[in-house]
Amino acid sequence: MRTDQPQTIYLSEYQVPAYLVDQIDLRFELFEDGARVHSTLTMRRNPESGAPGQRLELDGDSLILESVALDGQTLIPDAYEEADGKLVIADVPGQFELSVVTWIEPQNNTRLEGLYKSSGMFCTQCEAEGFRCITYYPDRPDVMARFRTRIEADRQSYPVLLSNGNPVEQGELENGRHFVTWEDPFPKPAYLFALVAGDLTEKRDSFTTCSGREIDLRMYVEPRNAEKCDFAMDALKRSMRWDEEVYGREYDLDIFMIVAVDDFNMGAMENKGLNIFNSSCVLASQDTATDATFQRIEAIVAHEYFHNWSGNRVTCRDWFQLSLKEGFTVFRDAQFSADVGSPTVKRIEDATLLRTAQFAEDAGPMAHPVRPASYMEIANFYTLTIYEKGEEVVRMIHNLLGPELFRKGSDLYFERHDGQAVTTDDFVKAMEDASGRDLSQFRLWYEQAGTPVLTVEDEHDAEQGIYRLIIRQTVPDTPGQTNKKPQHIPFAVGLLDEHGQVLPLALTADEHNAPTERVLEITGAEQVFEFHGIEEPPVPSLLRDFSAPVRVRYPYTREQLLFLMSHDTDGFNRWDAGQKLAIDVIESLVGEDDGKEIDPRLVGAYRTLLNDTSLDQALVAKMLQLPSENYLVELADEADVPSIHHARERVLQHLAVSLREELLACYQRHQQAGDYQLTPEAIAGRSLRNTALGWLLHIGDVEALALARSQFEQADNMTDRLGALRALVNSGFDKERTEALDAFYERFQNDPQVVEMWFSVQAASFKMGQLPHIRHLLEHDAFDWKNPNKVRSVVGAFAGQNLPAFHNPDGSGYGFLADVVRRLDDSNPQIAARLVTPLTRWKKFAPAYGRQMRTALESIRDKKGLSKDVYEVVYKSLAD
Ligand code: B3K
Ligand code: ZN
Repeated sequence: MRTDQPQTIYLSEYQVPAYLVDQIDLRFELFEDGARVHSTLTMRRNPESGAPGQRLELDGDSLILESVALDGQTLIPDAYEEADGKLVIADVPGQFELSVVTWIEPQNNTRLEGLYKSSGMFCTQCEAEGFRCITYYPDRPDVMARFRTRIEADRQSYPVLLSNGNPVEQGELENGRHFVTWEDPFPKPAYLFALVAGDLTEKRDSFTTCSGREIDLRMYVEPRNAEKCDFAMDALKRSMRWDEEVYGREYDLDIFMIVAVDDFNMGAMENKGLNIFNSSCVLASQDTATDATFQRIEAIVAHEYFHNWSGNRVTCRDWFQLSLKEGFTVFRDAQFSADVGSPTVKRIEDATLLRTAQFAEDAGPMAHPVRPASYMEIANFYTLTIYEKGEEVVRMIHNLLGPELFRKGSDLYFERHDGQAVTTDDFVKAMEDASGRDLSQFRLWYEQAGTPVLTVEDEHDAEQGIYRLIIRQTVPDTPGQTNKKPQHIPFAVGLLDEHGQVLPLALTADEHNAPTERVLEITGAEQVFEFHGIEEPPVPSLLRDFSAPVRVRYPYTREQLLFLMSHDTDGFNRWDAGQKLAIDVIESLVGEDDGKEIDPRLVGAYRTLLNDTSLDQALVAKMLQLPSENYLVELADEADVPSIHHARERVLQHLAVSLREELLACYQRHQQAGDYQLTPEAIAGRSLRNTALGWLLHIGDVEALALARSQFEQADNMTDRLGALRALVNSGFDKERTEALDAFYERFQNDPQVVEMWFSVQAASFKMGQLPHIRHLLEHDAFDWKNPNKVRSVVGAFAGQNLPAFHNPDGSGYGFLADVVRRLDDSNPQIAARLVTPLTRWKKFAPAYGRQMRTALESIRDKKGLSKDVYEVVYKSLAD
């Protein structure tokens, strides 16, 4: 247990920095046993600071301080104080130059924050507070400086030396060493600093911007990955063009670089001009990456590139404003993905993530507003709420303003705040000023945590031809927040008549040519909307295209859901009706004995989906996916995972048995001839085939077994090969499963990204991923505790996706996860804190489970020297 409670930081206590940095000159001497960092800061007192005195405080973490000099004069140790992560100089002038020399040990840095080594190369991760692990500095985003960085290292081991901006000088040094100096003309916060040194292969391309400037594009990867760069490079060029066309944003430096590293705590990082990527989020080839991986890479490359404006040119004033850059940039990358792929499928995927995982976060002990009011460890706040709910908030502004005014608002935002560190409120203000709309109530989306609930009732007045929607809004209590105010919710609706035609939505008796879809603006606790000229009771299509991140309660009958499934003109709601129907059927079986009949209408609906080839196959591919166990848990009050799993399995098996012929026909129909393509149609075809195969193997179909084996052996792409492997792993064919797993490993053992897939296919499978096998995987040669991807692919997949195995009634899954967290807490607290997440949800589960989950949390809490990261998550979970 920690004896001291980590400090809580409050937004309300924000103060402007007392000193500013105009320029920082860095010199890195990189060696095998450590690195020496020389830093010279040109500083001056901030005229806007009211802080009294001449006291300078700089942040530092895990640094060995070698010397401090003020205006060229070395300070004696009495002239400064080094304590509690700060370097304090009591008395500095209004303007001065401060030189600091520190010694750090990148080779021993397992936290992967600051400067560290991965596969023999040096690299950095500074967001949010990693720069202080490199040198003493005012490590806060509202201190923006121009960086000049000289890197010195052994030429043979580290021929490539990179940092932000443009290279301005290079040369030879003694003892086989060399140096390169980089200069970044754009002032930036320290979290955007990056350095890379290694023996890397360079891939070059170029991009001509809208104003005719030629940008040098480069990717740096380990030589063995040279063939896995093309897709990301192409995605980068498409992102650059898209941002010019859709947002009018042109790239600003002469060079843009992407580096792939194997050991990385998250997906990627938008360092100015030098984006660093987790290898798994950038390297891809047809043989080694699935369709989902290609799409993820495309989205992340775009996301990091888009940050150049939404994040770098205009950055955050403080870390409470994180969603300013993340929510907006996720919205931008989602628009990009929708434009280049299937918009409905993209929306379905995003809403699924939000409803499954963000709603759970918002209902749990770590719930926080999109703009949090406090935190202990900022690394814990890179959450689904900041990113995904933050995206939804920007999307709602987009929908309220319409695309033209939104663009006007974003132009104003970039123009007004270029080169500044600002707040979410500044963003909303720019949107208001450009559109003339009042968004004051809308701002509650940033301030109030919790998922609003809309309860919808309807009535039809046949005599007057009026249909009414009565909508009530509540925002649930969350830790530290009660009695919330009603929010401003754009609620898109349509009404369908008995033939499936969308009806005009006239708000008055004499309104003509009324639109067939309206975005109702919900602002009160209760509101009634009337639609005129509705002669028969319609079927409402509510929250079309998932127009707001809310829960909607409306008592749909199964008949209505079946009707919407085949008639709704809104693709999202068509899919959602199918999900609701499947959920209703599964929920009605939970805890019942196996004799209970499964509603035959569900089979009928799925049969129609499989047979009607005129339907959009991308949508059908999504509609065929049953709601996940995670989502069913999220919807339950006191989840009993084994019962939920059993009920879902029954439905899956029943569908597969009943629809065997249709599934086989679907499989055959989607055999793909010709070249592998990444079009929405081709992706949908592979998804349908692999779903059909998976279902058939699930019921032990021998004909399908033969198909799976030949697909596994002959596939010319990873989607199909992995699809066949997954189907085999989840089947009862033990011998074939083992053969396939062995063959797969044999073939791809030298490719870390594919080995990660191999781990997670097993760890996420209920058939295979029971705890003894999970422990076995942790002993595997390819497993590495220091590599976050490996930990995620085994432990993360087990605890996050393999619910019935993790929630073993004997509590062994929880004890195992607690052991893993305690182990990782010392080496990589950020990853350890992430892994705790499934345990934080203990309240969601039936008491027999919840109690044991709490016990596991307590065993983590009691660890000696617990990190601040894990402490915050565990402490808040137990307090709830
Ligand atoms: N900004 C980074 C995330 C940094 C996480 C630091 N713990 C990646 C991104 O959102 O683009
Ligand atoms: Zn981001």
